[in-house]
Amino acid sequence: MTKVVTYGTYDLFHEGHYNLLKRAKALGDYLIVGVTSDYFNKCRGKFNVHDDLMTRIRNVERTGFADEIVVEEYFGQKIDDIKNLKIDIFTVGDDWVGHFDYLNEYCKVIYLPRTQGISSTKLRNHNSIRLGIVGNEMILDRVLDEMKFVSGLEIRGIYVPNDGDLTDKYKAKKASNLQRYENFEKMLNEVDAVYLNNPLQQRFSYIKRAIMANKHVLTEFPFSDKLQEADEILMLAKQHGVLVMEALKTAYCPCFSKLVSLAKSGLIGEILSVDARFTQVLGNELENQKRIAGGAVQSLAAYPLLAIFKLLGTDYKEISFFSHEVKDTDIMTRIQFVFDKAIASAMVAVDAKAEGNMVIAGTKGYIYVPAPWWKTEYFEVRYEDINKNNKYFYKFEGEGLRYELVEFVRTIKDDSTGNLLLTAEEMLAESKVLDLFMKRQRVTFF
Ligand code: C2G
Repeated sequence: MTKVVTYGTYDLFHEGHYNLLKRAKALGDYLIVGVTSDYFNKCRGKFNVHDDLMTRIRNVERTGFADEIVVEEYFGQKIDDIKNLKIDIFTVGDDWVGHFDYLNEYCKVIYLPRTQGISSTKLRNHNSIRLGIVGNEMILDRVLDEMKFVSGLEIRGIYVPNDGDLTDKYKAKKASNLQRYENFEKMLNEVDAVYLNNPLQQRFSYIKRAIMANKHVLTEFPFSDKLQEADEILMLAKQHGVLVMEALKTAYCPCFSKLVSLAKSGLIGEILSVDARFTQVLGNELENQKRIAGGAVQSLAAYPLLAIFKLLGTDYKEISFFSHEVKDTDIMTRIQFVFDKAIASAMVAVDAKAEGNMVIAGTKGYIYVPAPWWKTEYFEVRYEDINKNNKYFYKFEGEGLRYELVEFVRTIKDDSTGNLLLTAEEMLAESKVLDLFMKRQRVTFF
């Protein structure tokens, strides 16, 4: 019996996949198909996969060509599979010609003709989401760079409110070739969604107008420091059936999601305490940061609050702020929470420095996430008996903004108005904390 193996993502299953499987089956008597896991796709830099693993497996199954299906989960698995499954032939489309010649050491390698004119990427780009950009702040350069890794988004142009306020030093440099709209409503008429990076205090009106025009919204964080406005935005979004998503990259990064799942799995017992810090010494850049968002809490608290709410929920019993201010701006603030069975502390600073790690303490052990924990890609689970310690690494690609962009596209294409990686409840809870602080309630100054 000649055993054949082939591997693929098989996203948005199409004729090219079908033809490949048919040809692969014809090479032998028994065909094994390896379908890539969702996590492995992220490891290989394929962030845009639309169908989940089970959908992709079912689509391969339906062809009737596969005698067996395995999940491809890691680099190097092909060699393990070929040896363990006693494979005679490895095959794949000739878009990979040469790439798998090293497998000749283990079995025969055959590259089959690829079906021309169709690909999952083309299908993903079909019905692209037309995106309008509001604001020309520096972060836009990084967002534009990261958009290159995301299919399904078509930038239609940019509208810059109060462009005159922005000194050239703080303007994005890579947006000059984008179509410039002089009128926000005109842009709204030509897009399906907007991405806002303009200053925090200018965002509410644009987010509201976009929602009223039935457009989806991806907004830089914090999406609001006023509870009432936040509540209105989320209520209107629900009424209009549109997605409002906060561009808080950590929420969408694979390693952070894995960290939260492991922490809540009981691995370290009951979580009793979460301590997360994010500090910067902005120096001369502080004035610009105050223009964009404000002090430490408005600028950075969204990150530690995300971790605290993901790990302990949003139903805290007590909250208090301890803040150091200079010229009415909080330079460093610690936010203390008391939950029913846990405590939490968030420390943020825009002109002071502390270690940027996160520690999640439990009744059996603890999780240590080294700085910069918010660009999560490595953490350790530690116990009293250090021989039981475990280490986890999940690559954080580039600036990490591609994850939020992929989730934005995926959520819209799934006709969903919410994303479990950062829920409306968590966004509202974040705005409530900022609102309390901005009203200087429960604040002790030092
Ligand atoms: N294919 C094809 N014709 C197309 C598109 C794809 O023959 N128009 C083939 C590919 O060459 C591959 C298989 O169909 O053999 C699955 O395609 P993808 O899902 O795009 O596979 P890919 O993500 O490229 O993964 O390690 C090998 C890789 O896992 C293949």
